[in-house]
Amino acid sequence: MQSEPATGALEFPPGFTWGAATAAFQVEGCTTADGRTASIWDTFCREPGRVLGGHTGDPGADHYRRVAEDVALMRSLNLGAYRFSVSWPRVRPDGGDLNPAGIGFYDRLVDHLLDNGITPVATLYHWDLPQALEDRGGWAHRDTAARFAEYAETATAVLGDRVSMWTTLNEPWCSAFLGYGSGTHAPGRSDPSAALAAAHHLLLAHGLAMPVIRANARDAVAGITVNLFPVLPASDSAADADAARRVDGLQNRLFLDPVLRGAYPADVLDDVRHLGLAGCVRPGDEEVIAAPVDFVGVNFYRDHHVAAAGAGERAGGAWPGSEDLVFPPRDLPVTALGWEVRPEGLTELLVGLDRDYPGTAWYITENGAAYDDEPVGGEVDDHDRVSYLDGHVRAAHAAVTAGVDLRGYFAWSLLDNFEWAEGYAQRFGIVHVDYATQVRTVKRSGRWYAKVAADNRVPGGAEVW
Ligand code: PNW
Repeated sequence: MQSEPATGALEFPPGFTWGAATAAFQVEGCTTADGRTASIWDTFCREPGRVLGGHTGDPGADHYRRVAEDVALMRSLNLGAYRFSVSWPRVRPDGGDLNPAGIGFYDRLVDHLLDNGITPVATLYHWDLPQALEDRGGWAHRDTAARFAEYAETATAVLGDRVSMWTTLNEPWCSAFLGYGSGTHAPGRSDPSAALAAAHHLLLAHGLAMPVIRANARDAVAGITVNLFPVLPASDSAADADAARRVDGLQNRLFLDPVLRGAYPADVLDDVRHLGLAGCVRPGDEEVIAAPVDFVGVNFYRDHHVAAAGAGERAGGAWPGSEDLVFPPRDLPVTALGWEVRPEGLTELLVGLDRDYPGTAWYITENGAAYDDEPVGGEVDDHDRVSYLDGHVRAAHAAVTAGVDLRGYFAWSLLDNFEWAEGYAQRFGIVHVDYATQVRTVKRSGRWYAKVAADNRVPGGAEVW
């Protein structure tokens, strides 16, 4: 990979938002403090073999205790916005009543952010379902959507006067299909019917929460964050084209169409009819899910290169009803997770979204990469991450130039953190965290990003930053 940005400087439109993102379970640590109860991830971490190294939500980046220091760090990086998630089991332990100490943490975080001129961007659900609700069926159970609306009421009643940008869910595809389909994420279930039921109940939860947010956060904008992939067939064969259609359907359209067009995509409903999705969808549900959103957040890491599987090959349960898929590798650079790097995919995705869902405002709510970086002499020279971020920010700029209404970009992640099933083995931060001491070291990518955020412009290759 190139190690430095190689092309000229690019200016972004005035008012473009530059932020960084985290999620509660990944950074906070302190998983039993102040009345917090277990989430499905606390349980999952304790099941042998689920999370690499047997790692858990502790210590995280100890953000729960270091919030003032971390907000000062954000300010030093010139961030205009900070995307964080609110922890349901802190705010309503076991999914039950309000816990003032739990919501108090977010109250202080928001005040610190505002004092430092940083816009708080809150996500209500970044995967930490209270275990007590999973015990009653979790997202496969319709009632969980109603419990989510109650939790949204609690969170927005306290924070809605100061948080001006809300998203309901982070990546419902992961919650539903990795959580209940492939079983690689909490709660670790492998049941394609439950996975599709979970997808519907997550979308219903989103739709039920939207009017709650509107009522309690009157001046705020509100939407949803989804993880989208441009899908490329591996060949022009009819079988590969159909594999690509099915992946695009389950990954992208299953979540976007009901929110932005008011109905599930007919071809996907047909594909999964034998798994009972249609049976979960009651009259009126699609109207609830289609509550108008002010924006859609897109998390982008890579594209999908898809082929129909040969005999004996299977993609696993992350594609319910479409297990006969493979993702053939290409000759591309990869991150430490083996994820292929092709920034043009981001431009293709955004231009395609603008064509298929015209009139929508978009944010990139996550983009980033894992690389193996360790401090050497007090410096982290993560040239690969600078190159990844530079390439993707340039790809975002190309979409803006093509007329896409893209309003902002959030780097994933502010801090190295608990990377789900990978534990602490994978580092996504623009700031390095030494987990033993919790010392933060701004990486080279963090310095680069601070320059981008300050100037609203990507520096050219010859510039020093
Ligand atoms: C997203 N996949 O997760 C999440 O929103 C973050 O919490 C996470 O740390 C980040 O991306 C990096 O992984 C994903 O398997 C996890 O396709 C897995 C997948 C996609 C997104």
